[in-house]
Amino acid sequence: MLAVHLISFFFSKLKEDPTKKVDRFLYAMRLHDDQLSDISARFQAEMKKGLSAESNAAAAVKMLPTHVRSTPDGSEKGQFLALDIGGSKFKVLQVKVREGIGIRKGGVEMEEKTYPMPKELLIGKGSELFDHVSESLKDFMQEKSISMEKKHPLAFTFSFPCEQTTLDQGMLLSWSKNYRARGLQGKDVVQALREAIDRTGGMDIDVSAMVNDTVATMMTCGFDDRYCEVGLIIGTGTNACYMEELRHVDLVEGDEGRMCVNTEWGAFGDDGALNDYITQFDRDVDAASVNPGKQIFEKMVSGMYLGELVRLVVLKMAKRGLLFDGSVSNALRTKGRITTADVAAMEQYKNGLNNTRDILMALDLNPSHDDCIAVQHVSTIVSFRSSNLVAAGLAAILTRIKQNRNLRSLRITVGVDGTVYKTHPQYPKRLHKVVRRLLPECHVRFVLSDSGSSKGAALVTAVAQRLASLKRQVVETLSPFRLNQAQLQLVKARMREGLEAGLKMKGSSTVKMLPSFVYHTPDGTEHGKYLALDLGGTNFRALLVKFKKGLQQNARLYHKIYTIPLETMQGTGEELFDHIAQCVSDFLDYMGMKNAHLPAGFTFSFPCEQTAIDTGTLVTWTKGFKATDCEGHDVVSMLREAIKRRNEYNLDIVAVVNDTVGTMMSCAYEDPRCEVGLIAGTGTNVCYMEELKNIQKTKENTGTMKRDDGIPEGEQDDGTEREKKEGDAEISKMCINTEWGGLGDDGSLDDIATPYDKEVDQNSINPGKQRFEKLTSGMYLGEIVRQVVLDLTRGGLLFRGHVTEPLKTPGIFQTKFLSQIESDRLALLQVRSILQQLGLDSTCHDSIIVKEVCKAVSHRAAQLCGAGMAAVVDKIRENRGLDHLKITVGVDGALYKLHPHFSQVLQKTARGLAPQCDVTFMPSEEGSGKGAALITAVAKQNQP
Ligand code: 0WK
Ligand code: 0WK
Ligand code: BGC
Ligand code: BGC
Repeated sequence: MLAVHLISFFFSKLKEDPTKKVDRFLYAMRLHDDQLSDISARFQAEMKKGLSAESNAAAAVKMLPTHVRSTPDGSEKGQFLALDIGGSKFKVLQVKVREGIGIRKGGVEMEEKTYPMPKELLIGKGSELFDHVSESLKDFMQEKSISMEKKHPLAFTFSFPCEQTTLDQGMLLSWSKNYRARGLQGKDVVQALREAIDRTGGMDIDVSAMVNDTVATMMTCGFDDRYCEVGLIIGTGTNACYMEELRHVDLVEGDEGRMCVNTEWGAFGDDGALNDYITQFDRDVDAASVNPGKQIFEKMVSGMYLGELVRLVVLKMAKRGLLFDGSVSNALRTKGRITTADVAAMEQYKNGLNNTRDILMALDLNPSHDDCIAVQHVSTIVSFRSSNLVAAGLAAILTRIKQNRNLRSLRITVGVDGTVYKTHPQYPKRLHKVVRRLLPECHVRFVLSDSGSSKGAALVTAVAQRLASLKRQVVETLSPFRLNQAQLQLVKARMREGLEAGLKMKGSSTVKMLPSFVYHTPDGTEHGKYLALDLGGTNFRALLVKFKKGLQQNARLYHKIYTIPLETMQGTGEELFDHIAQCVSDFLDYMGMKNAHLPAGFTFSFPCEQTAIDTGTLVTWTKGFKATDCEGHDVVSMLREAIKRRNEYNLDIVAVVNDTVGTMMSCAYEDPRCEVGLIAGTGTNVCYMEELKNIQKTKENTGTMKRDDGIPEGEQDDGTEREKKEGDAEISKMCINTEWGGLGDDGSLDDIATPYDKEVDQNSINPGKQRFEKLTSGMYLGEIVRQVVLDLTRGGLLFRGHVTEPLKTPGIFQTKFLSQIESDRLALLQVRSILQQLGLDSTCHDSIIVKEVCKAVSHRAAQLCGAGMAAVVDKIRENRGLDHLKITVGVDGALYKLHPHFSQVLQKTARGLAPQCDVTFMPSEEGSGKGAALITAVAKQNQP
């Protein structure tokens, strides 16, 4: 007897350890650290690919922006309903969040109910799936006596890949796991849910935010641990999200701050990136799944597939005679007969082997002790591979975060959920150990989400709700700036009335319609050397222009720019003109032409009543100028006197020209169709070629006019008359400086002006004047923006309600900032730095709102200019009795040239409102100086 025992003991020692054959059989599933590092590096490359705009379309790992910009900060509050779809349980919940700013004393209360999710719904019609969801919601509300009358915000955890452009919208890219309901792919699932809720009826629900379960899990854990910036699910499916720098998220505008990215790592390998790690068993699992070729990584990792992998391995080993003496049962051949719960049970510490035996017996197998050890080992290898792969993916994410932040070590918390992680006895420890081994320099903490994902979804919804209400109030504040088509038509009509009235009226009118004594655009015969002086834009400029006769587009220019100090603009007239004379002196020195006695043209960009080309009486200052003793005086004489006082050089000032006229002439030198000049800069104005016969003022003033164009005095009261007498068809038009900035000075624009516009007008140096200009030009837009921002801040909608001194200071919001703020790239970053310069500490949301304000103000300005322009070109067309007019507008001004959207909007509006005109807009290349020189050339040639 003893001998028999000894012999059997001896043989058992000789017999091979049953785990060894499994190790050999599953060699390809046992991943070493260097292989894991290799997989980790591949996943890092995939993340990069998914984030970049160029490669995203082709990327397997989608890296979806979630529009969640921060982890919880404790200021979230409110009561929410919540739905959780896509995990192993479908749940309806009620979540109450109590606010606890800063110290996170806030608390969360939850009530939940799990509802069944019948299998046939997963693969039936999408609308039926959502009907079931919304009926369950209604049942929950009834059961918990939640009021059906009140409106309830709802947080929606939807655990499938969705493309989101906002928090409350998400286009389903593809189903995963065991879902494949029809008619939802490519659709907005939030909308589908809303429609189902409407169909069910009787509830008032506001679906405010939709989040992936990874994101919701990160937020849940982030409520208690501010280092939690990664969310991980190892459940039915698998996935991870993390906080990425916004500058790396190409698909979302802006560069400031962070955004949570849902990696959708389950799809890692869908493009073949993992082919060399994939086994025959993985291929078989994939082939038998509802989504072959998809979610390759998920199929190696997640709960839905682990049991199946074990079954396929055991089946094959049995068939090869390596288990159960080669016998195979029907149950073992049946898909789904080994579950992830079985895998977990087989790996239990104490009862693992017994459990394994029970599980195999239930499959009608008759396992030996060694068979049980072997099958348990199969389970271990399969689940170990899963945790190793998750560790590799996580290492890639953590490495990326570390690099993003330029850190040598990283302290971070990973929020985790999912049945595999929660119920498999060894899984968490193995995962933690491998992650720490792969990233020894990181302090990684893993936190199991205590209350599922819905708490986090509610927190996201709370933020979304706050933002939505903020947005509503901002939209309301900005609504008076949004002009509809009818209002723009009205502005066009009023501008037209203004033009007509100005032409007819002898005395003052809001649109002054000042004759310029320029009778035609350049013809290329202009030649010689001229000086041009340009006062009234952002800067004073002095130019020397040389034309060669007959050679069009052959002008040479030399120029220098001088700034005019505010105290000079607003001092005495003498000081102002002395300053100009001094700048001219400097320019002549610079050019070495002090003794040249050149003919000069003076671009003076203010309304001047002219009686000849070389006299102009300033009607009124505009923009930032208010030098004394100038209004009512001839500005040419004032300049001549200043030069005389200096007694240093001589100039022959032969023409005074408005900047619009100079601009039109500059552009007409290149394009003969240019018969309109537009300035959209510090100020705004338009000039155009009007029929002489329409110009009343010319008639009235004929007697006092000094002729400089060769037309006999008294002959131009009627163009047709003159044509008959002289046969001179050319002189039938004169350029009119409209001074359209004055439209509305009689109150005719009061209905579109907002309270902010009225404030800006009242605080200006010329209240009640230039009302159209104050709605449209560079000098005022920044001020309008400041007024709106001030109001929003006072209402607590910006800067946490802090009205700082700088914000109360007029003029600090310079218009050039508008252009920067509205530029599409780098925008948020710039907004923030500009606001910081102003002493305003802005959050990301503040920056977005300020940008919105700028957009509304500049958009309206461009539309108004476009409406005005439509009136002008239509008038020209009607003057000429044409059905269709082709015309060019020469344009200058910083607003037009530097603002990122102004010119586009202006053009679009003008074209829309004057459909019978084909208007080309031509930016002036050398400013108005060349045009002034051209006018000077003609005037000089005509001088006696
Ligand atoms: C619990 C979360 C739920 C998520 C699930 C994943 O609250 O949102 O989808 O974990 O685990 P599973 O139920 O698929 O094992
Ligand atoms: C450049 C020149 C000048 C004109 C100015 C307007 O043509 O005559 O006044 O444009 O633009 P602003 O400098 O006011 O932006
Ligand atoms: C889905 C993910 C989800 C994960 C865990 C995957 O199948 O595509 O969106 O986060 O499962 O539930
Ligand atoms: C002036 C116009 C000028 C315009 C553009 C307005 O303030 O009144 O004469 O053309 O600004 O510079």
